[in-house]
Amino acid sequence: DTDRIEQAAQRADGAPHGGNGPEDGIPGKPGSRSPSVAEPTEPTQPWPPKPDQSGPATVSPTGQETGADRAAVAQGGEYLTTAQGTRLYDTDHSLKAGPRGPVLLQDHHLREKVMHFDHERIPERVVHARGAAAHGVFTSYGTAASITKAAFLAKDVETPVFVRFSTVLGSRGSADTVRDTRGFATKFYTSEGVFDLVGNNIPVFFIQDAIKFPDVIHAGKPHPDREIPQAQSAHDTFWDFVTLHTEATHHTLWNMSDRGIPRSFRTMEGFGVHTFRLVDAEGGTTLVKFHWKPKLGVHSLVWEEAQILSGVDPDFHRRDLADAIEAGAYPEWELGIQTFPDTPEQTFEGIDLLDPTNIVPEELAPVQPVGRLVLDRNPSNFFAETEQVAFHVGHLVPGIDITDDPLLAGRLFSYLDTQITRLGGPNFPQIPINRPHAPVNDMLRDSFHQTAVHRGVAPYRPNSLDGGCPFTADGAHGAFVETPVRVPEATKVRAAPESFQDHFSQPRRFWLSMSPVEREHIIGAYTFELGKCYEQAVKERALQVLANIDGELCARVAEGLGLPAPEPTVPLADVQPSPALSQVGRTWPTDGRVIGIVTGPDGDLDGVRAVREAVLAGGMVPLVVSPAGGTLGDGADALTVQRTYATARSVEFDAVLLAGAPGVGADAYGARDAKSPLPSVGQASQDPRVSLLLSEAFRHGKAIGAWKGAEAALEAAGVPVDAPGVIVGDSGTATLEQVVGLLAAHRVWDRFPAGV
Ligand code: HDE
Repeated sequence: DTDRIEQAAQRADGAPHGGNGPEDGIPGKPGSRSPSVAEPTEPTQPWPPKPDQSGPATVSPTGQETGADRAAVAQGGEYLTTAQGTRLYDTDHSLKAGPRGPVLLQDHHLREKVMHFDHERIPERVVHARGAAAHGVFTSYGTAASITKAAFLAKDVETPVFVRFSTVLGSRGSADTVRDTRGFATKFYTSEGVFDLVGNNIPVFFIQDAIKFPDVIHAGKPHPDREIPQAQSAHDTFWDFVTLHTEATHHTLWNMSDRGIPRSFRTMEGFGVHTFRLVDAEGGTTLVKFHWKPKLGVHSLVWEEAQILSGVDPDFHRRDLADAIEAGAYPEWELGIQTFPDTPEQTFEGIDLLDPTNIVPEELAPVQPVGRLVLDRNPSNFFAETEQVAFHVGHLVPGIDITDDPLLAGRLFSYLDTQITRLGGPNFPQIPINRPHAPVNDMLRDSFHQTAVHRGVAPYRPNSLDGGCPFTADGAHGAFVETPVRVPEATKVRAAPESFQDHFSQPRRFWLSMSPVEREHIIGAYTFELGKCYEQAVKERALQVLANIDGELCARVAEGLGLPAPEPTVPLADVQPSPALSQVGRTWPTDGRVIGIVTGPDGDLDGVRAVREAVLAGGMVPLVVSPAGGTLGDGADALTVQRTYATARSVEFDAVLLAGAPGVGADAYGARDAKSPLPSVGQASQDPRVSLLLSEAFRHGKAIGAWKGAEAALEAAGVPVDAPGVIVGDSGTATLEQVVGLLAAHRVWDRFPAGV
């Protein structure tokens, strides 16, 4: 092909080429370029940056670096480049034919930059779209080693983990504190491969068979016509579904309880939900249910706090998790198991272990601790880690196996399937956050986003070309071997077993296990959610479901809805309460709890300083609130203000302390700041935002303390100084001590009305 050789030779000579000349119209023909078209052949001078575009200095005036961790900065290198590594001289101006002329198609940098941006988003998860995650370590106690051969559950083994918490119904940008179930998914990077425990903060599920999952989610998601409401269950389609499928009653009751609005991811329990099967080295099997128990105890928001937070700080849970880790208040859980003999019936004390709408009360089968989880590192990049992590209930390791729970079976199919779409092909296990820490030696090849450069010629086995490798292992050499469970002889049917038909006795047990104040919250939740429904038939059906749980519950909700309370259609179950289900009546460590210390312009700064130090020494987080930002006091003792009257809101604090202001009285928190947007309540001189903060903290059952002279501010806010959980002390630290004592019970429960 002499033509091609000739062209190549001319190119090597540096002769012009590549024009599309009007003379002969032959692309690429040398000499065909029109001399009349003046295209730039040399790079032009870059435009100098506009004055307002030159960024802030990245070096301090002393010429030192900013101190940012070099490995953590967005771009480590000195020069900005294209994706191909070519240095750029300007990234702010498109290439144009003259400053006011049209943009040129040949501007590859423009195309590359905008093209990449155009494709930055991937589909959000179809459920559990909104989430936050953290890295940590799981340390095994070895207490489960007698019933499972899983290497990571042997004594003292440390396994890196990545945990993602989520809400179920809302979109990626929805609020954190909505009433919903929370996901609690843990990826253990074990020496034998990845094990994922993909659980929730509620131990039961809405449905018993995965084939209904699209239905329950369609019902829970926003209505398809108007796409509202976002991240809520308070709407007709949700209640239509859960009242027509009464197997959803138990999960719905948990959702309407305080479990549906956790205070923090740090104060949530987690549950594997399904019954799993542990396998020991000899092949012996035990049925188990997995539990995560938070060190800080189970603790929830009250509904009004959750609603305020949805507006004031929609990222409340995400922020709380990241802040706690950054502050060194590492969230901790114990992993525990309930164990049951692996009998052919797969029941325990009459409870069907394959029905995921059932719990086994802890009083019947205690939760036995098997290890400790500590989350100690925030993700470096939300997208790369939190968004791209792919959990799967089928990611099992030798020693942990599945059971025939029909819900679990559907999940085994679904997760892999959805991830192919969400992560754009089947190679997502190669994404760094998903990579096992055990060696991978698979024969999976090619496809989208293949980043491995596989060698050899024989990705099949057996082969004689790649040295016969890889070989398969047997159980003795670490292979995952399915437990040889006997499947009873049966006829194919689309049906559920008879034992799946009792939909009300477990909900009744939950209701009877609640303390009076928790029952009030449940009544309030049903009354609110059903009150938001438009369809009369849905409300009536919901009341029928409640009547089958408990007459009092039904009557109170019916009263709130202004409807008659129906009679039960089934005999009310004779069940014993399970005290372990209640969140009230115990005390917990107060580590990492947030104490607001509110002061006015003339507050007792020495007292504030002492309280702040005592809060820190107690492993809690002090936040100083003052009329304006900056510092309080002078010199080395100056106190940094973390929140101002404008930015503080009661919902952020677990307890509130009012700094003493001897001799100043109610004016201590006076409206000196004329910018306050709220009209005063109570005594006119008090800043209304302080009054709001105090009255909310009081209403939400939080411990409140005030010292020397600050009690006038309580009165001005309508907070009775002799009410339960309101402490008036001589000094800041003495007041704090009593407040922390109250905090251990999470809230001052006596302050809530308790009618049931
Ligand atoms: Fe999920 N679930 N699920 N689920 N699930 C997903 O997988 C599904 C169920 C849970 O932080 C999806 O990668 C079916 C129970 C968590 O990335 C999807 C059924 C429990 C997460 C899926 C269930 C869960 C998911 C969506 C009924 C508690 C978030 C995105 C059979 C034990 C994981 C994805 C994360 C996510 C399917 C029921 C927990 C669609 C079919 C029960 C924590 O595959």
